[in-house]
Amino acid sequence: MKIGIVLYPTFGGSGVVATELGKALAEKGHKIHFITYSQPVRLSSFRDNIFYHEVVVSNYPLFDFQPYETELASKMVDVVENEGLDLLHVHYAIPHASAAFMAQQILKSRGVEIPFITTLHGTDITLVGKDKSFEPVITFCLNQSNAVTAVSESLKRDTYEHFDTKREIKVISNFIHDFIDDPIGQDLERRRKYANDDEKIICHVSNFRKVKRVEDVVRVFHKINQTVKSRLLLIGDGPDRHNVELLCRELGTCDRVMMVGKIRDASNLMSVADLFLLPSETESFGLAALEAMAVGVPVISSNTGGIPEVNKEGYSGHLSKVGDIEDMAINGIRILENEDTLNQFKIQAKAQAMKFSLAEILPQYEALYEEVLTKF
Ligand code: GMT
Repeated sequence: MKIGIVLYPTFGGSGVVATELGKALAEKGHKIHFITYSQPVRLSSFRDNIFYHEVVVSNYPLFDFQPYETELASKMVDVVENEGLDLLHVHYAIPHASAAFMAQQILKSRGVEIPFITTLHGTDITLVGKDKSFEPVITFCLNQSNAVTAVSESLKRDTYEHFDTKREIKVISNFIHDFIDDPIGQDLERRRKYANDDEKIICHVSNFRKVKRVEDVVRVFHKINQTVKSRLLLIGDGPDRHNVELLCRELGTCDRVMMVGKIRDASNLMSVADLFLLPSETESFGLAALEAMAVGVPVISSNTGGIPEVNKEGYSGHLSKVGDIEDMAINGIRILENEDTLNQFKIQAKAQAMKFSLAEILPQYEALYEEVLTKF
């Protein structure tokens, strides 16, 4: 198949999932055309069957706001016509689904018929709970998409709650490509760059937005460190980073906290960790937690949104109410203070992550593509 994938090219989970999906489909021989405004972060080198089409936005002085959606729709029309695409798969509803609908209609007027699939990732849906102005466009796009998928059962429920639509939504979970061979054995030399042998490494990865509650991460770490000597590894960057730095200073933990900023291959670094913290306010899935589990790192998380579908209580980690720092710290200590318990959780974290392996998920997308093309 020739498939156009529209995505946000950034470090965010939706872009990561879309890029990894495209790479996996390309390996199976499909021709994948990524359409977005810059090279996706997970697409660093040339690969067979993968093409990247950059959407360049005009910088005309009249525009206070650059018309990205219009440029994107035009680019989709161009790529579909000239590359002969069979279908478009857009990740994240705003504005990708509305641009896809526009492209579909333009193409129809030019005698080309193409279906589009919308995958919902979370904030495209939950955001609407806060900003109703998006509602009419998203409802319309949900109804017009030739198929809609959501990355968790929780997100599917949220979508029906926020939008007046009866449209079928198929749940296809996010997935992981790479797993660590031995979740217990760690590269000690590498680990020693971040912690002494008698210290544990606690890790968090996010875009440091309010919703991630990174200050809770620091507070939980601070409590754990009073019982189990630890280091905190913070990966990513974003609006809350400064507040986090201030909190570290206030708690006097700066010398135990390492902030490495945005990195392309977070999983590689996460593999030196013993525990992953994800105390988010809301999370449609929690891809970062799954990535941690895949490299054998148990997860202490909140029990919100789609996280309970990924992190299993008492098996791959523990779950607490949003904001319950005390409970999260107690759970973290319970895992970290006994080496046998920690190793058991590491093995179980990897086993749980394997349920979301690419081999399980990729056929679901391929089957959906076939179904949509057959019905269209
Ligand atoms: O978490 C973010 O703020 C980024 C956002 C994105 O679109 O990249 O993540 C959402 O999609 C991910 C991939 O499906 C999910 O793993 C995240 O849980 C989801 N974020 C939220 O729901 C807050």
